[in-house]
Amino acid sequence: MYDVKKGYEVAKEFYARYGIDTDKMLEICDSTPLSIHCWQGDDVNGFEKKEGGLTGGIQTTGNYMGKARNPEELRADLDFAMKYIPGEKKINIHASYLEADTFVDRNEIEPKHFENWANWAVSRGIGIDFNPTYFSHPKSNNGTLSAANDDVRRFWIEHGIRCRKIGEYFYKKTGKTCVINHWTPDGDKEFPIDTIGPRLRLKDSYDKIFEATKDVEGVMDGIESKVFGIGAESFTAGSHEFCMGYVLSKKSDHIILTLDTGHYHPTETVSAKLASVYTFLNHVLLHVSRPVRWDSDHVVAFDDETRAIMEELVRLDKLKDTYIATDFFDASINRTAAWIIGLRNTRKAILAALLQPVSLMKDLEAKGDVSGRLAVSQEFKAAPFSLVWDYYCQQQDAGVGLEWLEDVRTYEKDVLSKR
Ligand code: RNT
Ligand code: ZN
Repeated sequence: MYDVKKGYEVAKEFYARYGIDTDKMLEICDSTPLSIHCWQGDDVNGFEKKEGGLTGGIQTTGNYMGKARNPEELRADLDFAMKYIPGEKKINIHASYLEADTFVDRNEIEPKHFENWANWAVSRGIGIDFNPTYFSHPKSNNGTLSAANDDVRRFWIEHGIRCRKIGEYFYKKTGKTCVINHWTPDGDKEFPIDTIGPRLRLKDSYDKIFEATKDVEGVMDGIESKVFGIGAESFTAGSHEFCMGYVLSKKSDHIILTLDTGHYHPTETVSAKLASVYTFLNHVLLHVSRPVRWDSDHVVAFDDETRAIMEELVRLDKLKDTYIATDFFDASINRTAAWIIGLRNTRKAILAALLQPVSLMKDLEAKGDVSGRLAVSQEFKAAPFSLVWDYYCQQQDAGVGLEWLEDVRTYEKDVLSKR
């Protein structure tokens, strides 16, 4: 290992010349919570005692050894991965990750089914985020909250209501806000004739869920849109316009918009949407993913778009108002490595964004010095950011550089390969 401390001193001097206080930026980076999605660990299967695989138009591909088969294994894998993910963390679970001796249907779930998760989180000092599971269920095949069938729709409304109560339970147990994300896969493979009926029903269902739980505390509710899913290519009830419209119309302090980086047309970017959304809303829930040609949910990369999103949040001064969650599922590589790589990249993009000379660039822009603005932004692409990142990881004992990789290999040999 090289002299990480010495490297940091050099970088600190470099950034100070541009008025950037690296110590302060490290503090901001470290205290920004990242919500780690549990479902990378078991290919979005969950622990319900029922048959049937993943549905809802989302897919994992690959068959790498060692996926978690029960809650204990999943939590052990998360504990392992978290060692190498520096900074404030939360764990994001789905309703389908409940624990019960017998099958408990989605309209019957209760806080007690999530007690182990809550206790585990408390003992680690982390918060829990939550998601109703409106997919992978026989009653989700012809719509959920937008279903034309009243019984089916009532079933899913009840699920949503119970999930908000479970969210409040997590808040009370952990003392940390529970961010709930509502995503429905409802859509159509072919062209529907009635395109407004499902939307009106979806709106009504959300209204009913929020009305029935209006006294619930400590919960934020993201409404997530999507452009299409596998098997629902021609129509999505919860489109971007629908979700944005719904959230804006509610004027609520807890109903917020979720932006998933894989849920738009290939040339649309979430980074370009943030300022418009923040013109009207106070909070955003981000699902950081990596779409490759479609919503493929590849492991988050340290790529231009992930960096652009974090840069935009820093420039808008909205980092603290944005709930940042990861959402990807790759079954073709070691799943703990997937978490570590994706979460480190997300954190890395935040740090890189914080180490930009924002006020200098804003001043140049205000003066109309567009050449200067471009010159500075380009110069910073090659700034010694990695020296600060390495130092941060060392400080947090989260493994400098690739130090974590050998440990992943050992964990694979000793634990994962024996499953
Ligand atoms: C699906 C959405 C949704 C899910 C998770 C499992 O396209 O992105 O957020 O990935 O809820
Ligand atoms: Zn998502």
